[in-house]
Amino acid sequence: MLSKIVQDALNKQVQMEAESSQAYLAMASWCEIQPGLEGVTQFFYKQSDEERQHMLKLIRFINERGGMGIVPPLDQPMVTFPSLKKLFEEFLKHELKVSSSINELVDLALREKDYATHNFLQWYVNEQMEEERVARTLNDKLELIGDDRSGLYLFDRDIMNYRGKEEDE
Ligand code: OFO
Repeated sequence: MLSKIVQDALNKQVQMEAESSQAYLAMASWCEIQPGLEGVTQFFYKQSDEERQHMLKLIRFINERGGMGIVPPLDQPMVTFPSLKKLFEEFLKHELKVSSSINELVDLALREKDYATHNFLQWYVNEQMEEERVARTLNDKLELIGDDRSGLYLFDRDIMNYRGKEEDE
């Protein structure tokens, strides 16, 4: 059975995953109306779907452990971006925020001696490591590319290759 404090913290994470899903959906939609960003568009639509899965996984875990997963209200995310570079910076910033929130949750689970939750959260710890890696790689690549149009063409063409294999699971 979940303690109230762990349940509330897990529900806060539900909200954060839902916000991630919305944020990446907005990024996908913005990219879709820019010329030549088909790959990046697909990347963020997929990213948005995954974040929804992360939210669902949490809700179901909370419910299975005798709590109640709460579907959260959501603020509108950033919907326009001054540049693709800025968009990817936001992506990395967001992932770093999520990672630190997961770390705090892990810490809380330990303090509360909730080992089942601690165990469950390890999946998120690994997932965040992978997502941070992908976000950093993509930011580094964009930095290298600068204003080079052919570089950007290849970036868009190859973006799906930077994703980890767990995306297909
Ligand atoms: Fe939910 O995986 Fe990153 O944010």
